[in-house]
Parts: sequence; structure tokens; C-alpha cells
Amino acid sequence: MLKRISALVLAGLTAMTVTSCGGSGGGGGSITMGFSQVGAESGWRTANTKSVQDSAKNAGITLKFSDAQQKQENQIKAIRSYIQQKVDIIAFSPVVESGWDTVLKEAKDAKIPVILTDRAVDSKDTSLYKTFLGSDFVEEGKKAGQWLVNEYKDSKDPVNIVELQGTTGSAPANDRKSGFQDVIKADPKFKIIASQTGDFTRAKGKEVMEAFLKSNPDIDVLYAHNDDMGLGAIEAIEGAGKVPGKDIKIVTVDAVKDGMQALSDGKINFIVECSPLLGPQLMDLAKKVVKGEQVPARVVTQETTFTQEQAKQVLSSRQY
Ligand code: GYE
Repeated sequence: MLKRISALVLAGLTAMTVTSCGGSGGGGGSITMGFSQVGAESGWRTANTKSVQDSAKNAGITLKFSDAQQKQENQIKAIRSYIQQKVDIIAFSPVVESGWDTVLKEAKDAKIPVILTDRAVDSKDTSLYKTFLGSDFVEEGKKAGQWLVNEYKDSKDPVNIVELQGTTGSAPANDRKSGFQDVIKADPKFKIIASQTGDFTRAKGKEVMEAFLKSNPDIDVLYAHNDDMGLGAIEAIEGAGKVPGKDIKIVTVDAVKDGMQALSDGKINFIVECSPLLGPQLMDLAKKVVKGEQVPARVVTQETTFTQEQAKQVLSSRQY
């Protein structure tokens, strides 16, 4: 009797080992990824979500996906639930840069690796995550600034700029602001006369631009941290009886379809590309990390910029 019980226990234990081995992905079984997305605030985000979902499917990775509606507390909850569910790997796009140490430490203690995708965290302890995949937002801000410097190179007059910032405290808002400022500060004729968050949404971009137009009669340039806020602002500018792209020049970041359409139509003057198609690289990195292979600490997305002419040429072939 005793012997039989111990044999059963043994069989049970073996079965458990086999399942957990399959679950870990190390033995060729499928990988489960918990992914906490920022929200659905922009065209960029929608394209990013699709890229992550499609490429998980293509890579044979089981994806648990949650949308945090631009709230850090929701992301922390999602990450904690992925830890409880013992997923093989967690990936997330942190809505803001600060305040992640505790939950990242919890994941580390549970031996669940974390990949940052799209946005960075400001944690000093870089052992809290395996790698960070995404754009160089400072560089994007610089590219927007360089376009402006070139556009006004023959003018001595002051250039009054209004800025629509992304979500307060987010890496792209912080970095696109500082990169832009770094370039334009070389010439005092460039003046940022108003700067406020539009939360990366069209609705907020429109609302804030309306307020800018009311209090500033003399706006030369709008720098919007993403296309969506720029598109909202275009509505506000047209509503105020001005011509976007002419009376007020517009430079934005992302290069999503609607942005590229407005650029081709002459309503936006220049777009700095920020690619949302991070899914395939994310899945490759996840497979390597789960296998215990070394991955680079930082993987930077390749990106370009678009003038109105260039937008016309590529518009029909854009994927997002
Ligand atoms: O530019 C904006 C989105 O984090 C790079 O978030 C991303 C930004 C993107 O809402 O449109």
C-alpha cells in the first residue's frame, strides 16, 4: 500500500516537473507573455498593440494583454497579476518614467524576467529589467528642432513656438521636449511662448491649442509631441480662421497614416518618424531571454523623417 502511494506521488511529481518545464519555454514548450499596454490614446498606440498581438501569434507566444488606460496604478495591478499567474516573461510600456522599483523588484524576486518596450523607466537598478526596446526620443526631439532651425535659417525675426507635450512624466514627453530645446536654444530668436500637455490625444490637443490661440495672437510654429495632438490642433487652428501649415507651421512626431495624410495635404510641415512596429523584435528578445541567452541592454528602433514631398511618395505604402 505504502509503496503504491509513493509511486503515485512520484508519478505526480514527475508530471508536475514536466508541465513546469513546458511552461518555462526552456524545454521547447510555448512561452506565456504578460503584456501591460499604456492605453489606446493614439494612432501610434493602436498600431503598436496590433504589432504586439500579431507578432505574438506568429511567434507562437501566448499573450496575456491588458490596457491600462494611461494609468500607472492599472499597470502595476496588471504586472502583479502576471506575477501571480507565473507567466514566463513580462513586457510593458511604462506610462510614466518613475515609480516602478517596487513592482519590478517583485517580478525579479519571483524570477520572472521583464522587458521594457517603447518607453523607459528611471530606475537606478538596471538589473530590474533585461532590456529596453524602443525609440531614442531625445533624438526625435532633436530632429524636430533641426528642421525648425533650417526652416528659419534666413530669418532674423523672433519665432514664436507653442508646444503640445505628451503625457506628463512619460519618457517621450520628457525626452522630446529636452531634445528639441537642446537644438533650438542655440539661437535666441526661437521662443517657446506656451507649453502644455495634451496627453497624446487628439481631443486634448484640440482643447489646449484653442486655449493657446486665445491667449497668443502671434503663433508662428506648433511643435506637437505626436501626430494625434497635432491633428486635434489643426481643427483648432482652422476653427480660429487660420491656415495650418501656412499661418502656423506644424512639426509633429510619429508618422501614423492620418499624420502622413495631413503632411501630404500641406497641413503639417514636417514629421519625425517613431515606429510602433516593435512586436517582432519584442518576441525575438522574449524568446532569447526565456532561454537564458544574453540580449543587448538597449535595442534602438531605426527611424527617419518626412517632408511634405516625401510623405506624398510613401503614403500609400505606409503600414500604420
Ligand atoms: O509617440 C504617442 C503615443 O510612447 C512613443 O505614445 C510612444 C508615444 C507615441 O501615445 O503617439
